[in-house]
Amino acid sequence: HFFVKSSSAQGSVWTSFLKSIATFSGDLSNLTAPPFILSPVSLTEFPAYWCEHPELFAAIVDGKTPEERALRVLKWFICTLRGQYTTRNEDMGSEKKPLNPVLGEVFYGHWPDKDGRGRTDLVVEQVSHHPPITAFHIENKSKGVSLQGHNAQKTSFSTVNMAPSIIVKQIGHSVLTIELPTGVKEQYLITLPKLVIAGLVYGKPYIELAENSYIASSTGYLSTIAYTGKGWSWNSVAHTFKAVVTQPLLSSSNSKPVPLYTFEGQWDGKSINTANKTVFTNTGKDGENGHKELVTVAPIEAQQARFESRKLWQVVSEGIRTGNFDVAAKDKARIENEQRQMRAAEREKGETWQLIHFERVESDPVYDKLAVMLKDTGVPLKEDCYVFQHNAPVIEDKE
Ligand code: HCR
Repeated sequence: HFFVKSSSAQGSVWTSFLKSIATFSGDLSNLTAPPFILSPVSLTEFPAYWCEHPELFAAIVDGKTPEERALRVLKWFICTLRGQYTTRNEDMGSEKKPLNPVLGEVFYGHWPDKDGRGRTDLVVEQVSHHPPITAFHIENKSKGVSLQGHNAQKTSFSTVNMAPSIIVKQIGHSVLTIELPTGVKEQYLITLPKLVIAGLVYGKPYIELAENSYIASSTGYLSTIAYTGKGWSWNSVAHTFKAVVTQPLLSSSNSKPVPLYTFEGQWDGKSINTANKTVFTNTGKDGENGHKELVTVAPIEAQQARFESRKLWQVVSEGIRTGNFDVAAKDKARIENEQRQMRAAEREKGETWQLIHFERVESDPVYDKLAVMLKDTGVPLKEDCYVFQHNAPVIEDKE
């Protein structure tokens, strides 16, 4: 049973939406949601969250030792979480349903060079529509740091702490590569946490992270991040985590990994090094990592690619932003019809859609090597991957 705390017409629309989620299996992107829960932003824009602290991304390579670099990777990762999982609540009042990208939709952006950190470029492409899969590549060439990944979601419905909730298992992973000034390369396999979309009964969905995610380094360091959030058994504080960094295992020994560092706190606020109580990350509003830098994107008039995200969804987004939902629905239907026609035409000619920036491969040697470090965790030892192949057009910075 759902009890939405509102007697308005909006409340009953929401209740029937929740009922349809409860009986739905498969991918949520196909489900028609009430207008007030729609976001004007496409999922292809989400990979930008990985780099809203471009200075931390660039600084990874400046760590003097493998241990220092592993800690810098963990710090950068924790600092991305507030953007990834709370932005919609902060900007729009609640979690929202993003626009479901079309096959071949692209999103390009960059973070300009500032204070010697170098320029970072972002290329995103929707590499599958059914199921929706988004691939991305983020690279700071001058520093030799890049992140390559893909993301899909598997959703189900469940009762968590007596509240109806949507459980989102993230499929996919990212690989961070750094090339040291000596030419030596280090790689870090980053797995993605499980999401619980809570707050549904109040019509104010928000994300809690659950279970564990991992960062496994080719240098042998392993970070295990355990997420506990509001309502998790004893816990009444939202968005809490505990990260343990263990030292590399000697291949000859059967011993258990030795913990070197433990960090605890809130991923959308402050976390501390438990041993000496010093601040590790502070993404809170007044914290040293509180400031996020949004990605720079070319103005819509200058967008050249056929399905460049903001240009493609311009009318729909504008309709959602201004409350003209009929206009939004009409243009969304036009886009979807066009896509159906394109797929039908391809079938007729025996052709398939050609991706621009990525190629699907059945395995990636880096993933295969590093996933072994996670063999007892439930992380799959083999995954399909997307290899990045072509850069996007470069948008020059105006000085
Ligand atoms: C689950 C979600 C779509 C996917 C979004 C992902 C997992 C995408 C990759 C990013 O790196 C991180 C990320 C953050 C978002 O929190 C997550 C979205 C939250 C809601 C949305 C559902 C498909 C929409 C559900 C509709 C609800 C709000 C009723």
